[in-house]
Amino acid sequence: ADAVVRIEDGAGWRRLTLNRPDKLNSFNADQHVALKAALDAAAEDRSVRAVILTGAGRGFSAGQDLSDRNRAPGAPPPDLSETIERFYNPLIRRLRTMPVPVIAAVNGVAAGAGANIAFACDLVLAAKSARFIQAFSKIGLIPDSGGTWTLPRLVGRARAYALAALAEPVTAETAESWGMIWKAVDDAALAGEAEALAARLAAMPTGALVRLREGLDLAETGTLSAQLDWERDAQAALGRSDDYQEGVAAFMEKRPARFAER
Ligand code: T3D
Repeated sequence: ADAVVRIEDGAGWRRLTLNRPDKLNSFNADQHVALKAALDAAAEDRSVRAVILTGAGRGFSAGQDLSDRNRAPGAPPPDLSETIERFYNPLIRRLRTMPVPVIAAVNGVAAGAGANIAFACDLVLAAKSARFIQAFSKIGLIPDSGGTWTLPRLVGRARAYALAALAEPVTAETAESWGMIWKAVDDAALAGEAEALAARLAAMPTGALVRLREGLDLAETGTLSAQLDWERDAQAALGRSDDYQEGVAAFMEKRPARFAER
């Protein structure tokens, strides 16, 4: 129960809970190592068909643990590229290449890298009391963990600049109305809604869900023509899958499909 990242399994899904509630689940090296190991294990385990990432206590994550950053006057400055290269960038790449969909269940404040880690997930549900804060500018930094890439794509450049420059908190309901997240839900319903969504995704054809993420990411940098070629190739590969055969058979036989590939 004291693990820095708690791991629980449901039917077809796994929940990873950041568990340093006294520090609003801000990231120190231990929490980074534990989360990366848990994501790697979930990626390896074929019984896991969807992952939920959430936080214990009243926060989702407050980003970097700043107590690791408070130095004595005159002490040499930290090299922030080390933590980013060692932890944050691999974490974002890991989330974005998971072989299953990842849901962020944002239970409370998501600040700094904590917000951008949530936005790197495939689907974001947030408790109505949760807030997203690009807190970086308050301490003299810029959004990292993909924030400079993700934010303008989610909300457009005008809002991205203002949110990051002003470190303006965004409520879950505003985040939903701006298209930053999938849904804001009542606080008491968040865990259940996340589980229901995970169960729903777990019953879906995982390969198609993962390729969908790849295609949307690719579309951010490509041309329509290149994307049409990619869709042809992706569809060709999916068309050879057992899940496609099962999906079509289930449709023709008017029964629910039983997808099993991963
Ligand atoms: O350094 C690198 O490697 C580069 C990478 C950077 C990535 C980043 O994420 S930089 C941004 C870091 N995060 C922040 O700047 C956010 C700092 N936190 C806050 O602004 C506020 O705590 C919140 C807006 C998130 C929540 O405010 P509130 O009023 O609800 O809670 P609080 O009272 O501020 O926090 C509760 C406790 O958590 C408190 O401890 P205490 O006083 O009860 O012992 C607070 O110090 C602690 N806490 C919150 N955030 C952090 C933290 N402790 C360490 N690091 C934190 N980031």
